Order: sequence, then structure tokens, then C-alpha cells
Amino acid sequence: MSTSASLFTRHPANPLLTPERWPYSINAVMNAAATVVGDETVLLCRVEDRRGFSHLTCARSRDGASNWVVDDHPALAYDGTHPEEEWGLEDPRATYVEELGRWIITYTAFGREGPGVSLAQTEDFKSFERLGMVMSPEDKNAALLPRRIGGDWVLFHRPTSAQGADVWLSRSSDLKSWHSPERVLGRRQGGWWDAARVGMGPPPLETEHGWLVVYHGVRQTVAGGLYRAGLALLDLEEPARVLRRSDEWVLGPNADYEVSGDVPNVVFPCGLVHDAGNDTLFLYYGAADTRIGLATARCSDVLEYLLACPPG
Ligand code: BMA
Repeated sequence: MSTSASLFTRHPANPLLTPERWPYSINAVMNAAATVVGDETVLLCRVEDRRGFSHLTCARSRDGASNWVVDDHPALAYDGTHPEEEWGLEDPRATYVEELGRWIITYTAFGREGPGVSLAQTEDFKSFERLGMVMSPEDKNAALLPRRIGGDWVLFHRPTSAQGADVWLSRSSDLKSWHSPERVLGRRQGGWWDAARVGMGPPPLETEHGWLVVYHGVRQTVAGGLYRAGLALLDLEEPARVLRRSDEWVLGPNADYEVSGDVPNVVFPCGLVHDAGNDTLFLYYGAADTRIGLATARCSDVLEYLLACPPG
């Protein structure tokens, strides 16, 4: 039986992507959506330019780990038409929606009002169409489930208010107007590793036991925020119901490329690819807000571990 520390293994090719190997001048690359398109893994990366503003650019690889080819132009960048993106597009997640025959991209649109949640769609990761802002500031860390539940789309997101920063979900019949917010996963208190803030990581993965969730949790320390990743399992038909939640984090900053960078001590997963044939999960994460890392795990081990965790 795996322990929280042994479930995920850092890939020997880490860090997979760094600012130095970008085809144009940038400051940092981090927090990437991940999916498989044809015979390639595509990362839609958050790229921070040397003004401090972010845009999204695709990187592609046959094996999801090596020989990345990075587009020489952004996939989505502020173009003057959406004022809510004036200061950048951040932290994308990608969900393939079979019913629509396309991917829905959820991302943080950062503008003068603060960070909010916007959607875009693509059929090929070559051309993208914006669907506009769906959650007004302050809100971020959005991820869509790949299918409707009870007739509605389900979007996880993280509104921030004086009450705090927890994971909620909202529902919609048209991906435009969202309603019926419900709290899903809260911060724990006091000494817990995820007591300051929590946010959804990649879009949850459907498994026979429930929706597999990787989320990030933050502890506030005298040295700043400490970002780690934990696991949860949500009920398949009632996704606001937490069936299991890991007490311990399963990935935390440890390698040099995670503990030093623009924001030290950050692992921030936004992409999860399931290679079902090989029982393998590929978890892509931003490392220290500067580069991209990959950790792999056996999916069956992760589920076995979670099923032994306490109810959420
Ligand atoms: C969060 C987000 C992420 C970032 C993380 C650590 O609030 O803004 O984009 O990786 O902080 O700085």
C-alpha cells in the first residue's frame, strides 16, 4: 500500500519546460492545462511575459514528457477586446466535452476588477474562441466536469470573500449563466497544511469510485504561502458530496526547481492525463511559478489510497 509520500514520482525529465527553452523571450512558464489531442499530449501553458502579464501558449509532445515543441505564438492573449483580461490570462484547465465535440478551457481573466473566471473553446488546440467571463471577480481556479449531471454542466471554482477561499461548484444548462452554488471542499483549520486556501486543480477525472480530485492547499507561513497538492473523491452523481479526502498532501515542494523561483515553495497542478492502458496518471504542475514539472502515479494506487482515507 502506497503512502502519501510515495504515490507520486517526479519524472526524470523534470523540469519539463523552463523559460530558457521558450522560442521567445519570457519571464516564466507554469500552471498548464493538459490533454491528449490525437497522438500528442498538449500543454496549454500559462506564460508570464517580462511585463508580468500572462498569456497562454501550447507545447506538444508525443510521450507527454520529452521533446516538447512549443508554439512560437500565443494561443490566447489579451488583444484589447476583453478588458477583464487586461493584466493577463492565467492558470488554464482543459476539459474534453464529448457532447460538444470540443474542449472547454477555463482560465483566470485578470483585469482591473480583479481575477475572474472566463471560458474559451477549441476543437484542435490551434484556433480558440472566447466564451467570455462567467464568474466575476474575485473568483479563480475553475474546472469543468466533462459531462452534464442531472441535465446541467458543473463548474468548480474558488470565489474569494471575507468568508474565505474554498472550492465551490455552480451549475448551468448553457455554459453561460451559472446558478445553485454549493460549497464542496473547505479549508481545514489551524495547523492543517491546507488551512489558508484551497482550490481545484485539474478537471476531476471520472473513475468507477467517484470523481478523482487533485486540489491545491495553501499554508500561510512567515516565509509566504506554501502550496501543496492533496486528493479527494467526489460522488459521481452528487459532485458536491465529498466521499474521501486525504489528510496528508501527496505532492509538496521538495525538488530544487519547486523550492526556488519567482515564488518559492509552490507546486500548482492544473493538468491531469490518464493513460488508462498503462494505469498511469500524468500530473502536470507549475513549480515555483517559474517552470513546469510532471509527477506520475499508478491510478489504481491513488484510488486504493483514497478509498482508505477518511470521509470528507
Ligand atoms: C495562486 C495563483 C497561481 C500561483 C499561486 C502561487 O494564487 O495565482 O497562479 O501559481 O498563487 O503564487
